[in-house]
Amino acid sequence: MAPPTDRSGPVVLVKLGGSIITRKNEVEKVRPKVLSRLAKEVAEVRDRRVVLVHGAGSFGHPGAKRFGLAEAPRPGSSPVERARGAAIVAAEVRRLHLMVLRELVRAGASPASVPFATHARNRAGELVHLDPAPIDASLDAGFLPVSFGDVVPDEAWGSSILSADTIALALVPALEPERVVFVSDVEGILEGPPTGRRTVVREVTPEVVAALRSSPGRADVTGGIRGKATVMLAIAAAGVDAGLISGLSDGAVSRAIRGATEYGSWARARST
Ligand code: IP8
Repeated sequence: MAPPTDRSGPVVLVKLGGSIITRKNEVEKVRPKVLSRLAKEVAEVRDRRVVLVHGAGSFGHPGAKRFGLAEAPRPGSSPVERARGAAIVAAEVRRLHLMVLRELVRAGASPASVPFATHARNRAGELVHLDPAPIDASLDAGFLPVSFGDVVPDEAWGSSILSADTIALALVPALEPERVVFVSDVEGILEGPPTGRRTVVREVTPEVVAALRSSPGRADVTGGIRGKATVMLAIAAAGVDAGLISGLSDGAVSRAIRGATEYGSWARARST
């Protein structure tokens, strides 16, 4: 039996990106070995309380794009059709979520599913309300809370997309985490010519983010690398370090959870 998690230990918020747990260019496919290893790395952390969120990857983004769920409804379009699209995408994302929960259970953790569709609201695609209470309650009860990018009620559009990156940012004031770790399939934020040698940007600053290109035409409906870097800066502005690391190297995630910052790109806490 694994030793119990320190229930007064600091909280670390981890986002497993859709790019690392799913095959983003295939339809609804997980990366089973990577998911299983990452679940073990998270489950083995005992000196900190992990709050996990995960992206939707190939289970959510293609459908969200197809049904236009990250955009305003087209004039004259039917709310019933949007609801149908939202239901299809929500069901697929839950299929991925169930796989994540099962891997965590298999790895010895006690995950508690926290779907923010019932505790968050958007207006015109922007988050306007998120109640962190279910995360607090499951932490207090000794669980590993797990949420995910989802389709949520939208006061203007009926329903729209809430990214796990936005969930992570919204949870920062309530959880006051020690750090936020975004786990992806890239080494960090890369700079250099798209076709030439690219290097990892060690420190994420507003200037770095301003120079990032958006990725037009990509299946990602929630802003790609530029959106993520912007969220990292916002977390840093709230006084918490935020890192983007690759989950492809063994042990990198558990080391980053414990405070190692030698890999990846980091936005450093600013007390403004
Ligand atoms: O993968 C997007 O969440 P993300 C959620 O964290 C859906 O950006 C349903 C596309």
